[in-house]
Amino acid sequence: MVADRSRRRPTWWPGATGYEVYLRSFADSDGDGVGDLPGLTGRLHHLAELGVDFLWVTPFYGSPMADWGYDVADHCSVDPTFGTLDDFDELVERAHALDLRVVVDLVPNHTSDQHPWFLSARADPEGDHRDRYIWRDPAPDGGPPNNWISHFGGSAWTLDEASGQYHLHLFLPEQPDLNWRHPAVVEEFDRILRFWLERGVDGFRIDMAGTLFKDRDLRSNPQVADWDPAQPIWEQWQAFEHRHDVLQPESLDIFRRWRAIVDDHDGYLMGETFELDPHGMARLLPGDGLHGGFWFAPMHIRWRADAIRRVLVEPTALLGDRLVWATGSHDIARAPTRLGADAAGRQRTLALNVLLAGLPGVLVLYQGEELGLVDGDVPEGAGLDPVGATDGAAGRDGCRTPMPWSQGPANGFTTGAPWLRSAERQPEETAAHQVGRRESWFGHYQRLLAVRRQVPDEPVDWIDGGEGPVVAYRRGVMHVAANTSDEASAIEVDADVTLEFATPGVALGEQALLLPPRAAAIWTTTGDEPA
Ligand code: ISL
Repeated sequence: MVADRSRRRPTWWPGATGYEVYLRSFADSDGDGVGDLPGLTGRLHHLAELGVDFLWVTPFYGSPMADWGYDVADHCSVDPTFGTLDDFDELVERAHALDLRVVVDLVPNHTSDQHPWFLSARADPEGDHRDRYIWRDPAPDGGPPNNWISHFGGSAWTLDEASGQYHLHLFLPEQPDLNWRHPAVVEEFDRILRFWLERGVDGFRIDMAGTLFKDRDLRSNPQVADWDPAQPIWEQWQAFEHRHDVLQPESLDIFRRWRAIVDDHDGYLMGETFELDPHGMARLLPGDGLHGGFWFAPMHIRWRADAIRRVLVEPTALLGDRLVWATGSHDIARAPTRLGADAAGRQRTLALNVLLAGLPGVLVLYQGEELGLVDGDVPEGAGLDPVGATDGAAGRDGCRTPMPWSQGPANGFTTGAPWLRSAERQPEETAAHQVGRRESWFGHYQRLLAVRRQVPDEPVDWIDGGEGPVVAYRRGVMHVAANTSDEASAIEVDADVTLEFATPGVALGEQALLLPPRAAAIWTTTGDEPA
């Protein structure tokens, strides 16, 4: 068991940088083609060298893997594919020795349909476990009880022939939604949190934090456009106003309850809060529940200065330290792919990360982002994401391909056959090529994270006047700017400027900083007092 680190350094997360480890694809230690906990432990030095403060590890719990671990059958175990509980303890111990904190995933919206509770609930409609999930009789026409749809497309209800009732699932039918109005569910998650905290974890990323509670009467959502289960998933989602299925205020009581539990262990709670309106985010994060929430809007913008300002300025003012910034994850095409799929896409992603790195809040990099990776190339028909099976374009395989550690077979990820097939990466995309090279993507991100530690805790003052291609702000003596344009631009600076961080080609001119296309810089001005 790992030593208890509680209360050693209270509130460690403000300004922290995290790193999302998509465990299946990070590093495989035993040659079965699937990344595992010992593999991750063996690569912790990569994260320490990059300079992150914590890692968030995607689910490694006992699971039939219908949604690659987000269908949990046993919350307090390690699936044999990923190792053992001893391997987990070893990971935590080694991470802490390197001053890296460990945040694990908590999946409270649903369980696997192979969870003992659901097996019992399905087998015995009169039994104790039935009400821990959400069952309803069919609508009068025999169809689903209401018009809610799954995030993965199609109705959110599946009929259980034996009992004649439907069960609710906001994701796959194999991921039945829990009934958070049942006290046993609430108590079970208290127990799960304590179990992992006692094993030394430093916090939780809460999967689908905004959907725990549903409308008590399960009212249908207002429909705002035509809906057809054959439509792309995102169009299906937008066909409804999601008034009754997500973001119900009762979830806040659960967050407060969890906060009381983690506070005893100096633990951090960051929610997966899919809410694209900053005011809606602020309602989810009143300050006494989750410490922070992922702000997903930057993942859904077109690359234009006004769009970038829109997703940075107001949320920063409203939420500050409660924001969790990220440009990518295991659920969406990698940022360099979305923003250009070439050198320009990588430069834009770095420029965006420079802007995020100076703002209040936590910043999370997705594995491989530090190598400038674009999506992996998965051969036609080799995709394994259940979302891709129903809507090819929405499939999440491209961002989930194995980490390229080195040149050669499977890019050093495994000695076996990788679980997800993809084209080999170029030598210069690998960690072996980039680590230690100042001008590599890894070198840029490493220096950026070092400068991020120096950002003063001062208010954010936007200095770009809200126009033009250069997005810029200052915090005390520290200034941050990114040129969003594909043309060179300049920004006026004082005479006594020290460049703290700059992407290639940035130059100091006569009282101006010259920014090549898509460049970014951070500088301090010595004689300068905050306005
Ligand atoms: O990926 C999406 C659409 O293709 C998102 O809607 C995503 O499903 C949503 O952000 C929730 O994601 C989380 O919960 C899911 C799991 O599949 C994702 O991997 C996880 O990050 C269900 O547990």
